[in-house]
Amino acid sequence: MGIETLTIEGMSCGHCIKAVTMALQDLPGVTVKDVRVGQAVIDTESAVATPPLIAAAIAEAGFTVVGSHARVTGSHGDRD
Ligand SMILES: [Cu+2]
Repeated sequence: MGIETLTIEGMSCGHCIKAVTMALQDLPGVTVKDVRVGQAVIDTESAVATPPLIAAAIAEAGFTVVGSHARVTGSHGDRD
């Protein structure tokens, strides 16, 4: 589980943001943190929300995941 930033192609406006947000919200194990044009920040439970599953949901909404970066959350940084 952790924060992940997805780079998404094909987004251009608020409707795209809403579509991506809804697609991600529907996924089990995904908490949507922030969605803007071209990127989405999500908190994932990696056992449930696998990258292919996330990419497929985005694709179904009409967009393409072109990259993702895992990030360690805030305060206790003993792992990377
Ligand atoms: Cu749009």
